[in-house]
Amino acid sequence: MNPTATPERTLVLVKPDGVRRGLIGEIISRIESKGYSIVALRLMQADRAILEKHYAEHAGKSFFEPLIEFMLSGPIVALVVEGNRVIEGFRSLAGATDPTVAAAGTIRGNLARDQGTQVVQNLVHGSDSPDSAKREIDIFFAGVLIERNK
Ligand code: DAT
Ligand code: MG
Repeated sequence: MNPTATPERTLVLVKPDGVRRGLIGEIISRIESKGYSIVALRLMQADRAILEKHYAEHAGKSFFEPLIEFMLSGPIVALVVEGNRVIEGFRSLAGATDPTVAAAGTIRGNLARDQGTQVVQNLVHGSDSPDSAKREIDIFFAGVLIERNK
């Protein structure tokens, strides 16, 4: 273990369902309570271009258009979160994609449920790999963040 190693960064989004339900504070609190640092934060209305770029890996899937429409349905909060192994750690805090089966104790497991919609509404996004994190941080924070740890 090298204590001087640069901590990892991940992109977290509080999706429109999280903002609508007043869960920004609860979600940020869980991230901070775990011990991760928030190094950038932005409340914004995303546009289609940014979302199609962010979710490019899902283009062509049946839930792609519903996913884009859902993410356009209200403001989101984008955060860059930092800490050792934060990519894996935040995905663990978030829980499984499907909130019905997400473990109790996780953000999705405790706070989300099946809404009967075409796209799963599950409150948060977290990058799934270092490459995704770099790509996604560049999309939401282009020119805002210092280059460190990219
Ligand atoms: P995650 O957000 O857990 O990384 P993902 O990247 O596979 O999941 O999918 C992005 C979002 O799309 C996900 O948070 C919810 C929605 N989604 C994924 N798979 C779906 C499916 N089979 N049906 C409906 N919505 C889905
Ligand atoms: Mg994903």
